[in-house]
Amino acid sequence: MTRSDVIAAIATPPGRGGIGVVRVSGRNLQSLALKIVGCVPEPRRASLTRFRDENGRVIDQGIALYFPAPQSYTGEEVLELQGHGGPAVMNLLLASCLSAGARLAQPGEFTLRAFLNDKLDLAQAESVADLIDASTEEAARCAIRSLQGEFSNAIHVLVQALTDLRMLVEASLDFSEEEIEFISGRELEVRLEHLRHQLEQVLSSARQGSLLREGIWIALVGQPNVGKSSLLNRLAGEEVAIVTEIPGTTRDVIHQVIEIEGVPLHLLDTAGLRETEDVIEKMGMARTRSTIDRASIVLLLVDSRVGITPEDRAILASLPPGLRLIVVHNKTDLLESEPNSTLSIAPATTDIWVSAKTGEGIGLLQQRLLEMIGWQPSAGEGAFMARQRHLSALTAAQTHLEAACALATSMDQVELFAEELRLAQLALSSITGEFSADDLLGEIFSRFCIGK
Ligand SMILES: Nc1nc2c(ncn2[C@@H]2O[C@H](COP(=O)(O)OP(=O)(O)OP(=O)(O)O)[C@@H](O)[C@H]2O)c(=O)[nH]1
Ligand SMILES: [Mg+2]
Repeated sequence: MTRSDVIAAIATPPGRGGIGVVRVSGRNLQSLALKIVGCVPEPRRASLTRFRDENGRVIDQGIALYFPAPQSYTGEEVLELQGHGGPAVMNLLLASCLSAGARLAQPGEFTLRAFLNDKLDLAQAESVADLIDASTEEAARCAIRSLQGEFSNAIHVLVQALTDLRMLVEASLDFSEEEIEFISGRELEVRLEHLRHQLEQVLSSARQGSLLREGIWIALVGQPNVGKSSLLNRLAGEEVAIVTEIPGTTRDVIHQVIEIEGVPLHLLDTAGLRETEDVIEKMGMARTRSTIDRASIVLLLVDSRVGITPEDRAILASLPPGLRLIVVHNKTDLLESEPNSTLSIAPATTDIWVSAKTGEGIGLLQQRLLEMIGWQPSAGEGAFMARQRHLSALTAAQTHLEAACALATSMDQVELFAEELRLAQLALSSITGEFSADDLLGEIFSRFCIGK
């Protein structure tokens, strides 16, 4: 990745729209601007101009915006050409930029340059992509908070506290002969405890943000005809899957994303599991099995009128260990008496009685799901839009801090103690990108859309 050349891309989505934008960034954009718009537009002022191709033919007319370095998105000179948003116009405009000396930008390259030019740190750069990708309003709000630096600030506070502590501990190491106490045992304890508490809070907010970003995968599993597809439709609020009274209706796995309190839930409706000779149904059941592997929660549906049968137990026994499970007793509208809530398939399972037909019990099921994934209703406001990379770094920092705390009780291994603090700090700094390998940058920015 070179930093000095001029890059260009269509920044608006493909297809037709009122306005389309071609964005150009790099050094010495004046000559490119002269070729395309015939002048260097006044900085940061909207100029109505004509856009021309390499032969001087008019392609479109629109607004040109010129941002001199370093006050631009990338920190370089940036030219934004806003034309009519049709694919042909946009392609001609982009081609004109390319023939005037730009090259096509790679995905995320504008934001990569912004990062390299210290316009934003790595966590903020990632939140740009998260904001664009946000599928719920809560996720978008969470991403904008990270983009504005709330997550990075929380990390900086932790890093600063660790740095201060390390300075004192390392001074004690350097002057160990001289009987000077740089930090008392009591103060050390207080500071460590405070750090632990702060880190725990950041981790908890990051976990909430991660739920908003990633959502959770939930498989609906059970015997044929128990109402899996009906429950999917009820939760989705629309007729996504075919429902009939014929057992074996669903064959392919149906994926539908729903949102509860802003948390995206990926529901997977599957083919009912039973002994069968039907070749297509067998294939559907094989898909059910591989779908279960993708899910972290299984809703095992049973018919509440029949209760739990040996077939249901066989399905339960075939589920991979470690999966979180809710047993959903469906069709309560057909029950003649109150459901027998002492019936349970296994100790400590969560059982819920619902009617996919009338909607009874569905609110409770939604609440149980949110509790199971650890969603805290009021947490959305303070959540940080965290990725797996951030959670891993925070957890690593926590492990090193715990190790440091364990060593702090005797302090006869001060070097090891200091090293654990250093490693905790390193893990935290990787979040904001103070020490990032090129391959990590490549991995992060290649997932962006082109033009951002
Ligand atoms: N009364 C009543 N009927 C229901 C309820 N849920 C599902 N049904 C009916 O049960 C039958 C089977 O429903 P489906 O949702 O297709 O069942 P499924 O588990 O997806 O079945 P397969 O796709 O064959 O595995 C249909 O006739 C539904 O209308 C419910 O809560 N109450
Ligand atoms: Mg079905």
